[in-house]
Amino acid sequence: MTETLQDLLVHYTERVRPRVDRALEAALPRGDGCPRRLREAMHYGLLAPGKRLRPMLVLMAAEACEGSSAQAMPAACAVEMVHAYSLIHDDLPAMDDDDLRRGRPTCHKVFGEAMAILAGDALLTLAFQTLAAMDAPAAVVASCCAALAEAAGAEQLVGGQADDVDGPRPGADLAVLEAIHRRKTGSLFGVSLRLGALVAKAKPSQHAALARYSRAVGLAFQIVDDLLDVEGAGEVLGKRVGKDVDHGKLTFPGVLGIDASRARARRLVDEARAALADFGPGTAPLEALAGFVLERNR
Ligand code: GRG
Repeated sequence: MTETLQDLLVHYTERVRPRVDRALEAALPRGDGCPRRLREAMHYGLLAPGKRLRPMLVLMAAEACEGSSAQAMPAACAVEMVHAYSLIHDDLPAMDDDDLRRGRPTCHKVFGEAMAILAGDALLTLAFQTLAAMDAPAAVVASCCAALAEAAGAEQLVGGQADDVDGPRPGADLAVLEAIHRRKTGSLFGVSLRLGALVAKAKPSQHAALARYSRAVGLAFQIVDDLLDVEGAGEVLGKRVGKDVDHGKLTFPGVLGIDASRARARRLVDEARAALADFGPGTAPLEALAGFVLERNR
């Protein structure tokens, strides 16, 4: 990544991330009807120190399509709520059984399993409540709800997780691995860009370019995730490393080897940037984020 793009991403993140966190905080339930411990567990999972990549993708996509980030903020929050729910549930003893997430004890370690399940359930529901309350034409709201439901549902996020839980089938290869990750990781990357574009009333050619970008960046993100599990530092990542090997998971370094995995991630990031080529101005943050995906250490 050139120095300029790196600086741009740092400045973008410094400017936007506090706004995202304030909007997430404001979206949490305040009424007496929400039990205090449930609200605390939701707050803990949602406002934990993650990277906020998905909300930033929503806002960057909206801006790239000449929309405003303020308009897209509810959609940005909705995707992060689904992401936070998926992490809380993924960490449960019945799934990955993790003690550490985002540098802190996992939600169920702090609040107990039952409350962590409920916090995840409530965040998933709150995502759709947040989208439904968005200040946008009814057709845009309906399209956003449908897109997020599809991405989070049985054929995408939950389906990918189910295949992962079942473990690799005999003879599973690179195509199977990519199919799992396109759903498990790629689904939320894809819908982040789609929601930003929907809110900004993007042209079909812009939707198509952003879909190409998201497919490439989502897969590159996952390859790097697998590499970090082998080579990364647990204290920087804020989670346990070496899990994939311990759990006998099918991974990119396991199938391709480390060097070929890195080369594949590099090619995918080039493809992602190429997808933005005919897009017009305003795509620099998306270009910078693609570079970050490749070079990240957390
Ligand atoms: C429980 C339905 C359900 C789905 C779980 C999120 C997930 C699916 C599994 C987590 C395991 C994993 C490593 C998934 C792939 C990559 C991924 C989603 C990493 C976490 O995303 P980051 O790095 O997290 O953007 P932060 O904490 O920075 O937001």
